[in-house]
Amino acid sequence: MKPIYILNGPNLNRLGKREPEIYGTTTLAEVEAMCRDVAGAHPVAFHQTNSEERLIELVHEAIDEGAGIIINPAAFTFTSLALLDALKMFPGPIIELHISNIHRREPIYHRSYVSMVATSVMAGFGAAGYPIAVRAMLARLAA
Ligand code: DHK
Repeated sequence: MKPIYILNGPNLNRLGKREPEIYGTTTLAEVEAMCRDVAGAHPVAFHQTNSEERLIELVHEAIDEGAGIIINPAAFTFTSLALLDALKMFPGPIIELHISNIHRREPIYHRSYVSMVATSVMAGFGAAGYPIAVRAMLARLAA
């Protein structure tokens, strides 16, 4: 069974401590545990990187080995054409996820390159958005 890739971009390694008024107090390790719990027997490849190159390499890995991608690209959402181009090569479902509601924030967070290729987009559910996205991905893969 091919894994679901859950990819996290820059600064999300600081989740739980980083701007808790926006991103909450749940840590990324707790988010990973919630995702694996919901995924059950379905394998999960969970990664975080502050490097654009590494994030693109993880998308390339998912192209060859993954069933679906759940991605919180963080700031690369609004800056990286390279990430968009990488995601365009992915044959399976892509869920773009943001912890905060980016559309209610400053204009710099309104135009997502990733939304141009994502199957689905979710924002503003907090850390709880991750297990919701996993359930949605499992349902999509089962369909
Ligand atoms: C996370 C970030 O790091 C920001 O750059 C985005 C996103 C929002 C989030 O809500 O998960 O704007």
